[in-house]
Amino acid sequence: MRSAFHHSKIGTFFQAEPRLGNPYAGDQFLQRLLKRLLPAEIFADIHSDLMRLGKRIEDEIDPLGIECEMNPPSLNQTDPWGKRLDEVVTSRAWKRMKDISAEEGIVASGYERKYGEYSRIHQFAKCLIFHPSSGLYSCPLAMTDGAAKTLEVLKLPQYNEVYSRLTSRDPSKFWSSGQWMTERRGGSDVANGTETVAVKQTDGSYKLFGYKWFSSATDADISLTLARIVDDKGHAQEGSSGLSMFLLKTRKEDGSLNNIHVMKLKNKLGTRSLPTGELLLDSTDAELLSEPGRGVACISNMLNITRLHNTTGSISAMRRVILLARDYSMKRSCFGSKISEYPLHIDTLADMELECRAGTVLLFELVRFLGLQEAGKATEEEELIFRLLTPVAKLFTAKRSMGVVSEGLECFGGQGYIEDTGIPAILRNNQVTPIWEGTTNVLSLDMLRAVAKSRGKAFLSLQSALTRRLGNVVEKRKDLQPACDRLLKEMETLIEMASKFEVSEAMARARIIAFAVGEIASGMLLLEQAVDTESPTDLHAARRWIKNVTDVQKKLTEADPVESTNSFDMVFDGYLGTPNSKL
Ligand code: MFK
Repeated sequence: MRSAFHHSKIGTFFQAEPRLGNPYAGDQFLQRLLKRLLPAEIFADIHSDLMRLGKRIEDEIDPLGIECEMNPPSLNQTDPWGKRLDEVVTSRAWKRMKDISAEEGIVASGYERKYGEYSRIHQFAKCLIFHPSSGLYSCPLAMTDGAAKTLEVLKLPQYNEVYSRLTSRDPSKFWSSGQWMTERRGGSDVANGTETVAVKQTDGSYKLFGYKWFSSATDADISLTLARIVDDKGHAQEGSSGLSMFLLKTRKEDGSLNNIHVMKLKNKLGTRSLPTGELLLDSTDAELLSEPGRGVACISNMLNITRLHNTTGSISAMRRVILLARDYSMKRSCFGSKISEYPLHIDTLADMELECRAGTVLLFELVRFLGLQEAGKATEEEELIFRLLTPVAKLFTAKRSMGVVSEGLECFGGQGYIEDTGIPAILRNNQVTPIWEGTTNVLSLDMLRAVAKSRGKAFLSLQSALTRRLGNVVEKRKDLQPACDRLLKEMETLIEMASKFEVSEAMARARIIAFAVGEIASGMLLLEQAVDTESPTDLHAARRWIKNVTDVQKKLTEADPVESTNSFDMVFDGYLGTPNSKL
C-alpha cells in the first residue's frame, strides 16, 4: 500500500522568488508620463537612456545596492595606541556607487542642461529608478544636487571649481556634499537650536565650533552648514537672523580631516548603508557663503532640492515594492489559483498603484517647474505653485508611501517579513522619508508660511491653474466634467475655510490642509494624464482617485484639534496637572 505521505515530495517545493527586472521597462506609467511631458525627439533620447540605465540597474547596480545593505559602514575611532583616527570605513560597493553616480550623471544631468528646460525631468527619472537600488547613495546625491543648486544660485566665481566637481561625470573629479543642519537642540527648530559658532580669521575665512547631531553621508567631500558668527566680544546673535551659511571641505590638502571629530555613527532603524554621524567641529575651516544672517533663506535653495529627492525616494520605494508584488502575484498560487486572479488582491494592488501614480505626477509637475525656472521661463503663478507644492509633495508622498510599502510587504505573506529577501529593508529605509528634510508637521507649517508670505496668492495661483487646466480636460472629455467640478469645489472650499481661520486655528489644521492640497493637485494631474494618453488604465486611475478625494468641508468642520492652553491635559487625562477626567 502506498503511504499517503509522500516522502519524496518533502522539500521539493520552493516559493517562486519575485524578480525586479529592468525597473524602467517595468514602469509603463512612467514611460507614458515622460512621453507626454517631453517633445518627441527628446523623449526618444531619454527613453533609450533610461532603458539602458534600467538594464544596468538590473544587472549591476541592484546587486551592489544589496552589498551596501549587507556591509554597513563602521567607525574606526582610534588606533590601538589611542591615537584619534575618526575613520569612517565604507564598503567596496558604497565606493563603487559614488563612481557609478558620476558616470551616470545622476547630478550632472540636471546641470548640463542638454535638454534645456527638460533636463530636470531626465535627471529625476534617472533618480527614480536608481534610488531603491543605490544602497542609499541617493542620499549624498540629493545633498550634492542641493549644494550644486545653491552654488549656481549664488553665482560666486571663486566656487566654480567646487561646482564643477559636484556636477562632474568624471569619477576621479566628482565630489559629494553633506547638508549639516541638525544639532542637538535644533532638528526642526534650526533657527533657535543651532549652537555652532563661526569665528572670523584675519584672512577673512572662518573657524567653526559646534556639534552636528545628524550628519548624513559623513564621508562627503564638502558640506554646507549653518553657524552663528560671533562678534569681537564673542557674542552671537540668536534666532534665525543670527544664522549664516558656510561651505567647508571635510578634508585638508594633506588628506586629514578638517578638525572634525566623528564622535559616533548612528544606530538607525533603516538607511544603515548610509554613514550618519555625530560630528564635533573643533576649529573647522569654513568659508562664508551667504550674506551674514541669511543662512536659512540661503540653505533653503538646498532644502527645496533635497525635498524633491525625498519625494523621489518615497515614490520609488512604492514603485519598487509594487514591481516586486506584481511579479510575485503572477507566480504565487493560493487556494488553487495565482493570486493575480483574485479580485480582492487586484483591488489591493490597485490602491497601491494609484498612490504611486499620484505621487509620480506630483513629482514630475514640480520637476517640470524646476526646469522652467532654471530656463528662466517660469511665470509668477508657477513660482508660487512650486513653492507651495514642494513641501506638500514631500510630506504627502512620504506619509502615503509608508502605507503602500507596508501593504506591499503583506503581498508576500510571511516572506515579506524575512530580512534576507531584501523586502523589509524597503520599509525600514523608507521610514526616514517622513522624518528627514522636515517632518510632516513641520512641512505642513512650511506650506502655511508659503501661503502667508504670498498673502494667499499661492493658493489663488493653484486655484486659477486648476480652473484653467481642468477646463482643458473637460474640453477634451465632457464625461470628466463631474470629476473636474469636484476638484474645483474642494479647492474653493479649502480657500474659503482656510481664509477664515485665525493663525492658530490654521496651524492646528495644517496637516489636513496640506493633505487636501496634495490630493487636489494630484487629482488634476491624473486627469490631465488620462485625457492626454487616452489610456484606459490612466482614466480608471484618475476616476478612482477623485472618488476618494477627501471632503474638505467635512474634514475641516469635523476636525477637533484641541487648541486650549491645557490641550495636552485634555488628551492625556490631566497628565500635566489639570485633572479633566475621573476614574
Ligand atoms: C532619497 C532621499 C534623499 C534625501 C536626503 C536628505 C538627507 C539630509 C538629511 C538632513 O539634513 S535632514 C535635516 C533637514 N532639516 C530640516 O528640514 C529642517 C526642518 N525645519 C524647517 O524646514 C523650518 O521650517 C526652518 C528651519 C526652515 C525654519 O527656519 P526659520 O528661520 O524659523 O524660518 P523662517 O523665518 O520662516 O524663514 C527664514 C527665511 O528663509 C525666510 O526668507 P525671508 O527672510 O526672505 O522672508 C523664508 O522665506 C525662507 N525660507 C524658509 N523655508 C523656505 C524658505 N524659502 C524657500 N523655501 C523654503 N522651504
